[in-house]
Amino acid sequence: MDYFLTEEQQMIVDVARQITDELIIPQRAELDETEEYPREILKAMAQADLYGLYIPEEYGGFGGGPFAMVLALEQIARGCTGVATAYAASALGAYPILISGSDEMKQKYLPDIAAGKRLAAFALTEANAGSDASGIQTTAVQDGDHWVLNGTKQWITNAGEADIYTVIAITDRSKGPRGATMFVVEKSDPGFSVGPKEKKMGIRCSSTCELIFKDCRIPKDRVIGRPGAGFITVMKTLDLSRPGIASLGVGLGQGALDEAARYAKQRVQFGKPIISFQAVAHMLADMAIQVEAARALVYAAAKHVSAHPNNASKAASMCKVFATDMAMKVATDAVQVLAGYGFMRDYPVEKMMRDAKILQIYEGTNQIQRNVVGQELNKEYT
Ligand code: COS
Repeated sequence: MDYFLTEEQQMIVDVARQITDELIIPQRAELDETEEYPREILKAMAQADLYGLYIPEEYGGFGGGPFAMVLALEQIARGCTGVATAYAASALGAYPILISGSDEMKQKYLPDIAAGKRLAAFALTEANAGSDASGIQTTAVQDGDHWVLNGTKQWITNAGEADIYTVIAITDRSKGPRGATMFVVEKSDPGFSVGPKEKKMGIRCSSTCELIFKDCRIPKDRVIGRPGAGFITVMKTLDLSRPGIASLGVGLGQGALDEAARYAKQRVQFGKPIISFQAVAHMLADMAIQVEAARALVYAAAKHVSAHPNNASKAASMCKVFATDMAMKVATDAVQVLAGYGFMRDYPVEKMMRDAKILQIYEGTNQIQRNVVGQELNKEYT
């Protein structure tokens, strides 16, 4: 369908599509097998100016907001959700600075992030703080002109690869969510280290590790916003970022549909291509309808979130649920269309099915997203 993109928006799609077709698709199976971080591909994306799409022009970016990210992410995830996750994680890490950082902090970090010279990562999750995001245990205590962090973050995307980490820690336990503060931690800071790479079901070329803070001392100007405002910054960050995860679902779904439809035209059984059997054609039709419906919702939600960042939760959660549940279903159906071949690693759909699962989990499970939508409905209706 024609979404009447502007010339600039179409250019983003074209650039991301070209990188996906020429660099990502030819390498995705090997990256999945070796679990190697896709450094060279990310460098090519940086050279194509894809790292600054959402960053305002005054900080060296393109100024396209979350919608520009959605357009790029969709194309990249059509090729490989692992590469797309590694790319998206830098934006997730940068959003807290963009949302709540001082102008000085933005000037210090955002131009390098926009150029892809330094990658960012976002550190919220801990062993006992997943869906219950305010249950974090990592602490930060002020000591003269420094803050001292202690604790461990878990499953952090881009860990070890990123130079800039936006980290939430408890600074006043008595205040609940209002006693959490966000900080910038740099890779070279004393007392900061990264654990071994996790072994994952999917998105295997992205890096996922623990972050360990052991008396990690950082200067006091690394506080993002003001002390106590960390949890709100985290929630606003997720509002901006979740349409991006939704667009990974759209891209993955499109990739799976492409593979299934192409296969169904070529595969002959009972003397005919299997697409001519209604059972298969209806599966493909449902996949196409679901992908397009998700795309329309994600584009609308990303535009809403850009225009109304303080009233974004419902739109962000709605599109995340719809598009990522769709991706799981469409990838599973693509494997079914390819049947025995679909189950083999020779075809990309088994990887798509493995990759799709994380979309329903990270940046807030789809059960949590439904809670958010439900809570908003509870406020709207009297
Ligand atoms: N924007 C601004 N403020 C927000 C907000 C948002 N989107 N969402 C919540 N807040 C505020 C609330 O208004 C509340 O403020 P007050 O203390 O003034 O009342 C505060 O934040 C706490 O909100 P709430 O009570 O709703 O928090 P809960 O502890 O109940 O948790 C959920 C809310 C479950 C929605 C949250 O913890 C969540 O999103 N969990 C999933 C986390 C996640 O995505 N993890 C993945 C990590 S990244 S891979």
